[in-house]
Amino acid sequence: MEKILVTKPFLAPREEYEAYIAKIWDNQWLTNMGPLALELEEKLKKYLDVKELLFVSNGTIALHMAIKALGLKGEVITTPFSFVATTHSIMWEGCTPVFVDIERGSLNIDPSQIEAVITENTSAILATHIFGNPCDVEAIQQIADKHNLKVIYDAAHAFNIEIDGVSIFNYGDVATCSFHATKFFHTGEGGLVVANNSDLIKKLKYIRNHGLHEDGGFASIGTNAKNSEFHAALGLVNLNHVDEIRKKRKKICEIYEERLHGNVGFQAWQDGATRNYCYLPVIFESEEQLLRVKKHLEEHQVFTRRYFYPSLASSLPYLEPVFLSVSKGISERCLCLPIYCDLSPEQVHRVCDLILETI
Ligand code: T4K
Repeated sequence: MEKILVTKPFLAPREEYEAYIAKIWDNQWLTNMGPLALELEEKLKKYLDVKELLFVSNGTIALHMAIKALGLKGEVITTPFSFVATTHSIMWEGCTPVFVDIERGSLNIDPSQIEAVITENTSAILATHIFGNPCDVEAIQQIADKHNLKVIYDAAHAFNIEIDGVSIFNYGDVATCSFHATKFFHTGEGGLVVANNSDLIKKLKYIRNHGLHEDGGFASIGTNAKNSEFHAALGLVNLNHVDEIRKKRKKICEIYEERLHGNVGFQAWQDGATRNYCYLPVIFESEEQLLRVKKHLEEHQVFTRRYFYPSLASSLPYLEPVFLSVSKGISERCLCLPIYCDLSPEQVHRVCDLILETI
């Protein structure tokens, strides 16, 4: 029986990548913001319609850089329903994560609960556009403005998402993205930092390259968050295919939604926002039902993932657990189904049949 995994990276025809590899050999330049990395940045700016961005080595370091560049201290309000990198980046930078529960429909941080946890030590809100679904950016910005807080969006899943025609990366003081192999648009390993403020982008640039200033001195403490020409080449190739990737994923998603409608819950998408169909999360009636379905699928060589279980608010052994009922319940009942470009309609129907016969 053919194995169906939760995802598979998109791989363009090999010759397309090899043409870029030939350029790397000609250039004899492998890293440190070489010509392909710069070309990728320019193309991404145009494609995403953002003013300034930086290509970096992964989505986690992108978050670290954002926190460092904004000089955050004390408490950072965040979501318990995300990949652990969101919380870890806050802690790695010496701040304290303060969890706020999520909305039952969007699965994003619930803005109506943010003000209740703001203290004199709060410096920022770090929210995730989970599975690419935009947070309520207007409400979050209003709260941030009122309390003088910075806003960072972990947009790891939100490549190419727009709200009413505006790129999701244009919201917040800084937005980050992951270009990991499992993402909608990938460079194998990689990430993105976006900021509209030119001083902030300068700071981020220094941080990306050991704090080195262009005059030869040091501007700040820095790290190595640069990415290589090989990763940039993968990005340049993949960028030519993103529209086709989105179309293929959309078709898969439509089959799932049609077949499973009324049997499982789906994420409520933000009004006016586009989708990239990066993940296919479904919500079961109970954890017991989810576990039965997951087991049945595995017995038939179909592998799903419990993104994101357990809730970060109560599962990290080095943090005092906080009980947040919606995120706890969603974490227990949310399962991500297989979705990737070359998943055939027959395979999607097979997954749906297996789910429906279990529930
Ligand atoms: N913020 C959020 C909200 C995030 O979701 C993430 C990352 C980050 C920040 C941090 O960004 P990065 O620093 O990672 O750029 C994955 C990824 O490693 C991670 O990037 C991602 N989020 C997280 C949600 O999931 P796993 O544990 O699911 O990966 P793995 O190796 O189990 O792969 C999943 C499936 O993909 C497998 O069934 C097989 C398939 N696969 C995977 C790889 C790597 C392939 O077929 N080929 C491959 O090369 O972590």
